Amino acid sequence: MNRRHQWDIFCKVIDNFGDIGVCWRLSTDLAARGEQVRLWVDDASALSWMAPAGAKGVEVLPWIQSIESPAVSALLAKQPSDVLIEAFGCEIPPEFLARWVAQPAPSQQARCWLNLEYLSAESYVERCHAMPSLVSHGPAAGWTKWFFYPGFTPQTGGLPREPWLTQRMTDVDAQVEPHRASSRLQVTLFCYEPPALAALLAEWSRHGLAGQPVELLVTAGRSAQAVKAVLSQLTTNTELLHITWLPWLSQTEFDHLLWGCDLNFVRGEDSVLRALWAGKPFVWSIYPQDDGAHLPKLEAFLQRLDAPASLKAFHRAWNTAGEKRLAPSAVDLSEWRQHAKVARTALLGQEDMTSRLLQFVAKNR
Ligand code: TRH
Repeated sequence: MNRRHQWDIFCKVIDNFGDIGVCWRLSTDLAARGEQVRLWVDDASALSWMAPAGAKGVEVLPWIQSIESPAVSALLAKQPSDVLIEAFGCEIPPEFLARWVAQPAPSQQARCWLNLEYLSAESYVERCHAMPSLVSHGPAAGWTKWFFYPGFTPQTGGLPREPWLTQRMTDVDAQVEPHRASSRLQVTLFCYEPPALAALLAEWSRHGLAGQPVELLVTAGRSAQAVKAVLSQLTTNTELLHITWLPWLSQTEFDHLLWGCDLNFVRGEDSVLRALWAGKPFVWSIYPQDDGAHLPKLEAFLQRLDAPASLKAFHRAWNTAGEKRLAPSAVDLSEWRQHAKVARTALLGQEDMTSRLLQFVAKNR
């Protein structure tokens, strides 16, 4: 696209922080590339700590209750929308669609409507990415909606990664590295309630990790509650396992945390990618689904990343409901370190998601 366009991104927060986390990153990335973004969200509360400073070019708006409200009407009249994104299948209010199709524009081709899907490394993603769907009912009947799938190959929508990311990592690294005094291994913990958490903490409290003491940096919320529940049953040796409770961090601080640690336990789609870009060993707590659909998704991810056997085994144990044991030697930091670097380098060679999205919109509008 050559000129600045107005994007309207719609996000419904189902639970946790992935929905708004992904939408916020996309919004800010688009805005940093010169686009104008309105982010409509039904629960923006997490943005107060995730993005306390907001971002230039991104306007956060409450989910539209009534398109007829004078404020909303004035907003849309002043700045009509070029691109609509419904994140993760959330349905755009019909009143908004009615307004969108009626807005003055040369033709249907002048606008683009996309459904941004969840991230997966499974093979269906290549098949389904960029599929059109003819809308059969509602105010936008007869229009086309496109399915945009993020993914790990050139045949998909790619992975979110800002153009400045690698340079910023180098800059931050140069500032932080000379000041790092701790002899402990620094480990981030961002998780749900992994059944093997107690076994892991007991192991580190007895032996440390790879013979070194551990500084466990526990993120706020569910992770902290999970660790507190374990600690109520376990007395730890604080020489070998020292715990630091983190406050809620902004996304930027969260990313810096991952860049600076020796091992990152992450959860959900956004943090796993950030851990991947950090180039440090990581373990993913995949978002569990009742029908078990997360397990093939996890396998596809490990396969795609060509994970070593020890990392695959750890992931399977960490993500298995009821799995309370972990082999004492389960974490092979030196092997995982090497793998993390190789996996990151391979994916950095591909074009990022926002670039592919911009090209897609330019072609399909
Ligand atoms: O919070 P999540 O578990 O979100 C999940 C997943 O995205 C899952 O796939 C989705 O289906 C489900 O929600 C509904 O994990 P995720 O995706 O890693 O998102 C966490 C976000 O929170 C991420 O943007 C990083 C951010 N974060 C901070 O900015 N500061 C913090 O202190 C912490 C702990 C997280």
